[in-house]
Amino acid sequence: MVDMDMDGVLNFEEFTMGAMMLSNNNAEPEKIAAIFSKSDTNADGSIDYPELEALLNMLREENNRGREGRDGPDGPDGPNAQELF
Ligand SMILES: [Ca+2]
Ligand SMILES: [Ca+2]
Repeated sequence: MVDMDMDGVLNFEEFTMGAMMLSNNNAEPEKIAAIFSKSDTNADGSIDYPELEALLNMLREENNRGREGRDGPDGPDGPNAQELF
């Protein structure tokens, strides 16, 4: 979906696009850059599927904090890594 050139990973431009989409254009560029470098755990300059999934899980956990009875990997909340690829 966000993987424009279909190479199976998200480069910074693609990641930025996805982050803007997910945040309804509210994401700050500096914040996106920070998240990108943090998520790129093998530092190859792109976000691959496991890295994106780890990031989304992290975001989901943050969203679920303070809420009861709605956790679990198949919860209705949050974006799915598969939707982005
Ligand atoms: Ca790509
Ligand atoms: Ca990477």
